[in-house]
Order: sequence, then structure tokens, then C-alpha cells
Amino acid sequence: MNGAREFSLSVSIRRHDEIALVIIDNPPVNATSQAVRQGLLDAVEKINADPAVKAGVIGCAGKTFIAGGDIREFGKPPLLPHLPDVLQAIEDSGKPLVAAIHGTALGGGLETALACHARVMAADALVGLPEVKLGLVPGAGGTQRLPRLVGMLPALDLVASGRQVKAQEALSLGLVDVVVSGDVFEAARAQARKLIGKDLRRAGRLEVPACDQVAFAAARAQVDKKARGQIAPGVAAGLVAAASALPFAEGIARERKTFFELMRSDQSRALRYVFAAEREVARVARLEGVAPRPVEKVGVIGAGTMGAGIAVALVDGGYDVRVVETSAAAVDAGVQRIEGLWARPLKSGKLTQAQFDQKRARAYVSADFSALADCDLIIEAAFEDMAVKQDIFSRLGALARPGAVLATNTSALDVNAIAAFSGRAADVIGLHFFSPAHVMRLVEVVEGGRSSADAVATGVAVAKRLKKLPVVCGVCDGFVGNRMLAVWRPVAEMFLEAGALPQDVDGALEAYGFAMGPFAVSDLAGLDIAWARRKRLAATRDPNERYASTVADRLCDLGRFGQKTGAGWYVYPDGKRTIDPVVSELVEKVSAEKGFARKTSPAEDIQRLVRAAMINEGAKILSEGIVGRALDVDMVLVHGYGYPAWRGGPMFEADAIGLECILADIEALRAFAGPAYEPAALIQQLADSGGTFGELAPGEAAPKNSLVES
Ligand code: T1G
Repeated sequence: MNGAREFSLSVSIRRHDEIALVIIDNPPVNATSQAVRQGLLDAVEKINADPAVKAGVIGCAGKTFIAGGDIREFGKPPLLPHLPDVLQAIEDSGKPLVAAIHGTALGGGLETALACHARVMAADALVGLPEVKLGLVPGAGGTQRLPRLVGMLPALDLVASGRQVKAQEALSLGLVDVVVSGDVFEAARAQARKLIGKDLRRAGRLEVPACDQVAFAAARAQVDKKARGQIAPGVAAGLVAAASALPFAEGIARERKTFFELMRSDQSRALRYVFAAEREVARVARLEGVAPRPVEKVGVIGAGTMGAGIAVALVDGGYDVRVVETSAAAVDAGVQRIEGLWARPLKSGKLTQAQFDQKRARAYVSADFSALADCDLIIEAAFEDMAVKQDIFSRLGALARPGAVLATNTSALDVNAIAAFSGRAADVIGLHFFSPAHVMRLVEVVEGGRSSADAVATGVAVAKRLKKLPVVCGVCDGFVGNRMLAVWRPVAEMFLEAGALPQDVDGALEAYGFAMGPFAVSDLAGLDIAWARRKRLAATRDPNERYASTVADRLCDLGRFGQKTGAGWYVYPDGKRTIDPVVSELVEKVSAEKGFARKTSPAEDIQRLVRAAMINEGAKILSEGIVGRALDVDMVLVHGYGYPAWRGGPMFEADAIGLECILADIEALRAFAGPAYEPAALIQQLADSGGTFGELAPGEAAPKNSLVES
């Protein structure tokens, strides 16, 4: 090495004394692309070849340490040098190499650090092996080096969950050696200096610490249970188990083989699609270049469950919030609800008392509507009743400052009608949050027929600042998510009348990977809400158009509104979901009344037809121009309705299965559920032309002059 500085494409070496500083600079997240791998390998060779250098520090430029393998290279033929070989060279280096971790060291990034001889971590950094979240396992030694450093049980937890670990936990696990709040590079240099001339600790050559086999088996069983159909966590657990059974080199070989097998799996393809879609969803072509309006102060109307959750999300996102209620009593209840949402993190220590007080001070709750006058954005989360909305939006039209964006959180009412009440429809959008609003990431940003582009862009920008996933959609009954639910939920109920029981349908969909089946969800949400909606719609809808929820109506007649009344589709002794023979009898009675000869349906039929109903409605939503891209539909279902992410979402899955097959499923659905389930023309067209939903250009499926097309 000559001089103080040498460069490869993305890796440079800087040297002032006997410690060489290896800096990776590969924006945006310093992924281990081919140039980085080659640069690292060259750096290790140079450090070992230069007698003036005694040790090295490996760190990164920019906001983060290496965030992992380069996802853009996944699925393509791997280019030399392979990361495991580079890391082996790091571990085998005759001179000490120390990782200087700031930002996030994830996947291949943490594996690089594990191959170093010591790790220094910034106090606010995070480390983890999130590969299972991409349907993969660590592929560069993570499953073999980690157990040797931290022990079998902690390694199993980290590898199978993919969770990120904070500095203090990493230190106490022995995952890192030093945590610093100051300059991480300086601390790493000091650590490297200490190691000069010492016996180096090489993770791959350590013994795996002994582990209680019974506890390990129990932890593995827990991993399988939690995975609900996802392959990678169980496979990752198996690799950790192999670490104690096989020599290091054999463990590494097995890990690598498994990594490539999973890379080719449908589940990994789906999860990588979801990763990309989560980042793509907020980029809407027609909003490109449209500046959002500046927002600092946000008003929230209503401090019920939704309003309180929205207020907390806004404060957490750094906004000043004014919440208005209608009476002193409602203000008190609202304050309690808002404080209640911060109570748990306060109790667990995630939030200090000072942080709690600060947050609390940023949410001003009052019964004074005029407190909204200087807000930049006002989100109405009041009762779902058009007369209530009319009153609020006509008052807002007069009160809100010019240029303020007015948003409704309605989930069921017409945003265009609500906008009209304000007299300034260009300022009005929908911001449909999902409950609990401070937790759920999905937000449907509803673009009314007269919404201005910058009002919509403002909704997107605010949602992004809240770290949420904004899906821009047009106005229709239920927008994307609830509209699809309104179509597939009745199919679930039809299976009851045909011969299944609630636990059969829930069991089939939970086995499919949904977090909860529809009847369990309905017990959680309360049966009364949908009941009220059915009664409201019954007046205007053709009763034959879709299935009327007879069993659900009977349960409501009995006052069984779900968990809050202790009984609904199930009963809940000690809070545990339990089958109720009363419900079974009721279901059988309704079948008999309607003249159905009950016969059980295989779980596969339930899964196939429910999925067909979703895909069919998703296609209609696309071809009406309610959303521009199939990924918009998928993000709503995955993030708002528990569709298993490892299946990618209904539209992605439809493409993966093949639209010919899906069309046949929809025909079977129509035969089962009636003419309301007419196949969408778009699916037929795509099946005929060999196209897919994923290949459609944004807005391509929509009619000319629709919102998404323009
Ligand atoms: N490869 C390529 N690009 C990546 C990337 C990666 N690993 N991670 C992020 N990006 C892009 C992302 O698409 C976006 O680009 C931009 O960086 C900013 O990301 C052998 C092979 C690091 C915590 O799973 O968790 O290692 O969309 O918007 O909120 O075992 O990105 O703007 O064009 O998310 O600040 C394991 C995935 C890989 C980490 C930053 N690693 N990334 O979050 O910004 S598997 C991961 C993240 C592996 C080895 C195997 C987050 C982040 P664009 P962002 P952020």
C-alpha cells in the first residue's frame, strides 16, 4: 500500500498510522454488490501484504453499515467473488480486522461483522439477520458463526425471527464487543490496536457452547408454530441446529446450498416482491414533481378509537396535533384513550416519562372546534354518518385556513359527497387509516373526483412521515380493502350454509397463512358494525345481488357481537377462542331452512374460492381505475387484511399460479356463489393474451380519462 488512500470502485483504504481504515461506499445502503465483495477481498490482501499495516477497521460511509446482500442481484447468476469466500478471507486474515458498525448491520452486513475479529457498535445502531423476511436464510455464515458467538438459543431466536437487536442487547449477548456513543471509527481503531499481536478470536473456529437440548427443541417447535406456512424460519432453525452437529465447513456448505434453494422458491420471490412493492407503492407517476403542501400542525376531529390512534401516530411522527371533541366528557375520555396508547411503551420502558410528557404536550385535546383554524391538515375521524360529516365539512369549509388539506377517515361513505359539503373540494381527500391506527401501516389515500394533485401528494407525504404505506386510490364503495372484503366475506359465509362450520373456514384460511380467519376477525372487530352497514345498505341494494348474512344477522339478534360481549361466532371463556355448539346448531338450522343438503368442503376449496373472489374483485378495481397497479391491491391486502406476505398478495399470486387457472377458479366460484361473481373482463383478456397483472403499466388496465390514467 502506498500513500494514505487507495480506491477500488466502492471500497477505499485510508491509512494514517499502522491501522488501515477500509471504507465501503456503495449507496444507498452499502449492500455487498460484486464491487464491494471484490473491494473487500482486495483490501484484506493488501492489509496482509503491507508490513507497515498492523490491523484494519472495516466500516462504511453514509448513513449505515452494510445492510446486506444486494437485493437487485438476487435471482441472477451469482458473480465472483462469493460473499462467504470473502468473509472466510476476513476471518483467516493474519492481522486483526475490526468491524465499526453504525446505522444498521443486516444480513450479509452482520455476517461481515461476525467474520471480523471484534465488533464495535454505535449506541444507536441496530443489527440483525432479516433474511427470513425475504424468504431466505443467512447465506454467508450467519447460521454457523452466530451460534458459536452467542450460543444456540439466542442464535435460533435471531435467525428465525429476523428481528433487529439494539446495541445494549447485542452487547449482553456477546454479539458485539464494545458499544460507543461517540466516534465508532475511533473506537474501532482503538480496539484494533489492542488486538495487534494477540491470538485472534475467529468465530468459525470456536466451539459451539453447550445447550439444553429440550429447551432448544421447544424453541424450534415454537418457530414452526409461529411461521404459519412460511418455510424459511423453520429451515433457518434447522441450520442453527446443524451448527452444533456439523464441523464449521460442512455447516457452511449446507447453509449455502439451502440459501440457493430458497432463493429459487416461490415464497422468497413473493417476499422480495413485497419488499420492492412496499417501497414502490408511495411512488405514483402522476404525482411525480407535485410538491406536497407544507404540514406541521394537524387537526383531528374525534377522539374515539380511530381518532385517538391517528393522533398518537401523528405525534409519534413529529406533528403538533389539535384534537377536538364535542363535550367536556368526550374530551376527558379522549385524553384517557390517547394517554392509554402511550401507557404500554411507558410501562415497558420503551418510552421514558420525559418522552411521554413531551408527546402528551404535543396533543392538545379540547372541545373548541376553532382550535382547528390554523391547522395545515385536518383529519376527520367522527361517527360514520353522512349528516355528521355534512355538519363537520361545511363548518370546516368556513373555518379552516386557505390551503389547509381536509381529510376524512371514512371507510364507507362517499368522499366526493363529503368533499362537496366543504365548498372547497379541491382541498379534500380521504385518509383511511386502519385500526389500531398508531400500529397498522396501511393508509388508503383517497383521491376524490375534484381533489387537487397537491392535496393528494400531501396525504402521501404525511403518511410517509408517519412511516406508513400510502396506497393512492379513487372513490368507490369501500375503496380497495373493504370493497374486496365485502365480496369475499360472503363466500366464507356461503361455505357455512353449504356444510362448513366457522372453525372449518377459519382453519382453512389460517392454514393458508392468514393471521386470523374471517369469523375470528369478525368477533374481534365486533359483529354489530357490519350488521349496521348491512341494514343501511339493505334499503338501497338489490337483495339478490349478494348473499344476505343470515347466520351473522341471527347472531346479532341474539346480542352476540363478538369478543366484547363474550360471544359471537365463538365463545371466549378465559379469553380463549372456543367452539360453541349453539353456533353449530344455528348454522345447521339456517342450512336446513334454505334447503341446502350440508356437505363438508375440503379446506383447499375454501382457500381457492375465497382467493378467486379476491382476485376477481382486485381485477375489477384495477380496470375501473380505482388504483393504478396490481401492487397497490396487494399492499392493501397484505398490510390491512392479513394476506400472507409470503404469498405476495392476491394479484401477485394470481400471476404466479397462472390466469388460466384463476379463471377456472372464478368459474367454479360463480357456480358456487352465484352470478354476482362474474369473471372480470380484464382477467379474460390477460389470460387470452398471455399477459399478467404485474406486467401492466400503471393505469394501463383503466379506462381513458380515469384518475389513474390521467
Ligand atoms: N439491496 C439493495 N438495495 C437495498 C437493500 C439491499 N439489501 N436494502 C435497501 N435497499 C434500497 C431500497 O430498495 C431503497 O431503494 C433504498 O435502499 C433505501 O431503503 C448472504 C444475501 C437498510 C433498514 O433484508 O431493511 O444479506 O427504493 O427505503 O427506511 O445472508 O432498507 O429508494 O430505490 O428501506 O432507511 C438482508 C433490507 C439481505 C435489509 C434502510 N438485508 N433493507 O431502511 O430506507 S439478504 C435486508 C432494509 C442477505 C446474505 C443475504 C432497509 C434499511 P429505493 P429504504 P430505510
